Amino acid sequence: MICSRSTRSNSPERYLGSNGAEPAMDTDEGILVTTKTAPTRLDNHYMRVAVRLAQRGCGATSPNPMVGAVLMKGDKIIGRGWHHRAGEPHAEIEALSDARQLGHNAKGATLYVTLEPCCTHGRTPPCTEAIRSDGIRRVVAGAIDPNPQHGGKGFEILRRAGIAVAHGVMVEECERLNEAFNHWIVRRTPFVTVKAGMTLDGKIATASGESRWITGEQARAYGMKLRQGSDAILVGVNTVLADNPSLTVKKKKAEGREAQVGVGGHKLRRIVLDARGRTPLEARVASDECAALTTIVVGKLAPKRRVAALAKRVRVLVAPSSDGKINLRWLLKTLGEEHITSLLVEGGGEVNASFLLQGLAQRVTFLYAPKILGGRDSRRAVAGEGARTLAESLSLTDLEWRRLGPDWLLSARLVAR
Ligand code: AOF
Ligand code: ZN
Repeated sequence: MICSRSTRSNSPERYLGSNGAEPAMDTDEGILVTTKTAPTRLDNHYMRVAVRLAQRGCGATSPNPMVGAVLMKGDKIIGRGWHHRAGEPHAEIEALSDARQLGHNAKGATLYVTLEPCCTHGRTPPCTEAIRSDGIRRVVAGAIDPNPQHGGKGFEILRRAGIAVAHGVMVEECERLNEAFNHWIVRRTPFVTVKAGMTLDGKIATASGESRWITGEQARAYGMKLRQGSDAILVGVNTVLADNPSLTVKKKKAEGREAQVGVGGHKLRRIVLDARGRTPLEARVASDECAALTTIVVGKLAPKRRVAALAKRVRVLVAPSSDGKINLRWLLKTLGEEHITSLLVEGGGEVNASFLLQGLAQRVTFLYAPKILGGRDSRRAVAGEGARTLAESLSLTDLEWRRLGPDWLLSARLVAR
C-alpha cells in the first residue's frame, strides 16, 4: 500500500450503467445484495468518502486493516471514522462516537464502511453488536473481510438482526486498501513488493556501484511513501556495503531539511540478508538511532564473533541457508509470525531475483528513468540465474503506469504460478 495514494477510480457506470439507472442486483458485477436494498448512486459517493477516511490510517493500522466509515442520516453525514491503529476502536465505532459527540442520534442511519464489520471479540468488541445496539438501519460495505474469523459472518449477523446489508460497493478500491492485510491474514506471510529504480535498460547502478541518483525527486518521494505504507524493508548485504543506506522513512521538513522518521514515528523494520555476517558494525542500519528496528539475518556458518558483535547493536536472526543463501520461505514465515504484513524488497539485483524467481513476491513497483546505462558489468535490477526459457518468465497483471516527473512508474501484480 502506498500512503496517500488515490486508489484506482471505479467509475459509477460500472454499477449504474451508462444511463445512470439504478443497478441491477448482479452478482457478476461484484455486487452481492443480501437484502432487497440495492446500492444507490450515492452509495458510491459515500463509499469514496469512507475510502479516503480509511487512508488516513496508512502506515499505522498494521497488522489490522485500514478501514473507513461514514454515517448518513437523510442526506446528511452525521459521523465519520477510521481505524487509527491496532488495539484502538474500529472505524465503525469511531463513526458512531463521532456522531454521538456531534449530538446526533444514529438510530435509523445508514453506515458506509469499507470492510465488512467484524463479529468477534479480538482486541476490541464486535462492531456488529455496536451497529445493532445503536439502531443502524442499513449497512453498505465495500469488501468482505478475508479474516477467516469473519469472512461473511458479519453480514449474516447483521441481516439476521433485521439490518439491510449491501456489499461489493467500490469493492476494488476497498480491497486495494488492504492488499497486504488480505494476503497476510490468510497466508500468514507478508505481502512482498519488489521495488527498484532503474534506467530504461533495467540497470540500477554502474559497474562501480554508482546509483545516486538514477530516478528523479518525485520518484524518490514515491519510494518514501511506499516505505511509509510498509511494515518492513529488506535489502541484501551487498547494498549495505555499496551504499550504506539508512532505510528509514524520510520526510521533508518545512524548511526543506530531511527528517528521519523511525523510532517514535512509523516503526519501519529494516531487514538485511547477510548469510555470512558481513554487515559492518558502523553501517547506518547497525549504528543509527533506529538500530533497534534492524534485523540482520545470518546463516549458520556466519562467524560467531561477527554475529556476537552485531547482536550487541541489532537483532540477529540465524536462519537456515544453503549455498550462502538464506532460506526465504523460512524467513517470510518467521516475519509473518511477527505480524509483518507487508515487506518492501529494495534489492539489489540478486535479492530481487531471489524473491521474484522463487515466486515469493506479489507486486513489483519499478521506476524507470529516461536513461540508458548499457554495459556488461553494470548492475541489473533483476539478476540471479534468470528464467531459462521465455515460457518460464514471470508474467505481470493489473498494470498501472504513471508519470512521476521525468520518470515512469510501473506497479503490477505478479501472476501466481
Ligand atoms: C472492522 N472495522 O476498523 C477493523 C476491522 O483485534 P481487533 O478487535 O482490532 O480485530 C482485528 C480484526 O478485525 C482484523 O483482523 C480484521 O478482521 C478486523 N478489522 N474490522 O469491522 C475495523 N480494523
Ligand atoms: Zn470491528
